[in-house]
Amino acid sequence: MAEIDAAPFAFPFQRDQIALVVIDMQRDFVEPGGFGASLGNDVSLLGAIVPTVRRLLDGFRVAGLPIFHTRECHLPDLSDCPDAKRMRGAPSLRIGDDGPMGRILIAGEPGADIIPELAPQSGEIVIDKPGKGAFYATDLGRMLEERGVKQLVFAGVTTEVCVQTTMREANDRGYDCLLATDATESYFPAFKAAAIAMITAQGGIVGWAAPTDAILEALNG
Ligand code: C5J
Repeated sequence: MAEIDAAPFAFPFQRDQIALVVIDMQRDFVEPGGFGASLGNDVSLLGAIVPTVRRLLDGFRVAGLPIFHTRECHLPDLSDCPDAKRMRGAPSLRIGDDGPMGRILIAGEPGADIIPELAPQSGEIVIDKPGKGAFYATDLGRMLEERGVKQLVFAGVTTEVCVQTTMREANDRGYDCLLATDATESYFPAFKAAAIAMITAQGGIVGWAAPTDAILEALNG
């Protein structure tokens, strides 16, 4: 069986069962004026991974393997956004408020779009999710099952919030989960490092981690 050179040990790569999940590479997280910035974060850190995420995406495209993109966003009437999420803290703009890229984290607004460099191509699936995890209140699980997917490669933002939450959801559902370490980022570099350490500790208690080059080598090498 093919393997990807990964931590804490080689990932057993099954070409007919693997898919890529790119989490929340949206303008609201990556560009100034969106949700990430409204929480006081320096969004410039996240922009640095865009070329690497693009290489990973292109590798899966060339290999003809399934690709899922997620977007954290809510219905315009906010019926899927609990007050516990919307009212927490003191952001400069709350979910649903008008910002420079339209209403913050609302489906259909420019800010909720995936950044143009990583725009989904025809045949790729886009999952809108109201939570941090991509399985909660979405059809992701059913769509993966329909396609016979059992292994997931993860990229996107932020490592310790939506990426890690989704990896944990996937791990509990029986998927082999591999995080592309240079195709994910956090507003807090220490949190990214901690998330990778937590995922791979204890014999890969949540999953594996590997750089994009190692993943692409197994995919197309
Ligand atoms: C956050 C995400 N950080 N996509 N969302 O609120 O990680």
